[in-house]
Amino acid sequence: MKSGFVGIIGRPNVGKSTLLNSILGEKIAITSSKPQTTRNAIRGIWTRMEDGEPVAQAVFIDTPGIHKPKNRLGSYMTGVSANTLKEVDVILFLVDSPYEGENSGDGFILKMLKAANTPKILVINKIDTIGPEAFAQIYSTYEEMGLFDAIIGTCATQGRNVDVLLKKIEEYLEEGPMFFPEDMITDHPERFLVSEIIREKLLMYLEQEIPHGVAVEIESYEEGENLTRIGAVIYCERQSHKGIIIGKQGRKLKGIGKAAREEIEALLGTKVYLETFVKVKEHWRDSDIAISNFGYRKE
Ligand SMILES: Nc1nc2c(ncn2[C@@H]2O[C@H](COP(=O)(O)OP(=O)(O)OP(=O)(O)O)[C@@H](O)[C@H]2O)c(=O)[nH]1
Ligand SMILES: [Mg+2]
Repeated sequence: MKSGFVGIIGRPNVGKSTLLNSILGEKIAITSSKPQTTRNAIRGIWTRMEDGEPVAQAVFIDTPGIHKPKNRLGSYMTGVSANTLKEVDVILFLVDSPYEGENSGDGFILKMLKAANTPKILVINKIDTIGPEAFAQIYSTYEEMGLFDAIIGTCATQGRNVDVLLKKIEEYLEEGPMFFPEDMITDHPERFLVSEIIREKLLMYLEQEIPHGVAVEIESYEEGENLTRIGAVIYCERQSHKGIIIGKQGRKLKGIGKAAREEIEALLGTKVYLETFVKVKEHWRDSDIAISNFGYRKE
């Protein structure tokens, strides 16, 4: 039995969470076209079976995109990624574009990677949007650095080459125990996944800075026989944002709530009654206490 922890690291929006979902064949990490979607370390468990017996298990840790923080939430997020780097057995470094030098975001991450004495796989994601020439150029730039044990191109949205990547990862796992039962794909509680689904819909329906200043707190969660009742509070940073989130005659919030409810029902396999409230908490992203209360803290 081989096992280990695998960190997924990279700049915001390169497709880390999409890759995790693709590996698991199920959606546990929220994704969006906007950068800085992921705020916590998201754990996903992949177990490979052979003749009904588990032969390999990798615990993947999807991390927030590493960026120059503009507030305390950003510092927390980047801290999560930096700590994950130190704790894992294999590192996947995801990129989706050519290397732009030492002073770029990828350059900053490379410095952190150099300090880690851990097998590293470079994953060039979004190969569906990168032409063969550009791919070859990205490949050779990173190969010349001599930092990576392997380089693999993937398309996370279509699952292309993910099997090849998993085979490669397995080569770097060492003899070890099963950390989780074979049928488990994440150890995050359902409440957390529910709050994330709501946040994903906020990211989808809202523009610019507003979704980045949003936090979701599950206030009540009652599981009945045929119905789960969930009360969620959406915190935003300004009174004007609250108005935009609610929308004319409450239409925007209704749309967000409906989209979230449908996905939560699929996740829980039961009917859901979702009630949402919008509250204002000014500058919460710069308050350590608020950040921690919203669940952005070391576990
Ligand atoms: N064309 C294409 N788009 C992709 C691919 N992988 C991810 N995306 C898209 O890229 C965007 C960002 O994906 P995420 O998975 O949220 O990216 P992330 O790296 O987790 O981003 P953060 O959590 O903000 O750090 C989404 O719109 C995805 O659908 C891919 O292989 N090809
Ligand atoms: Mg993400």
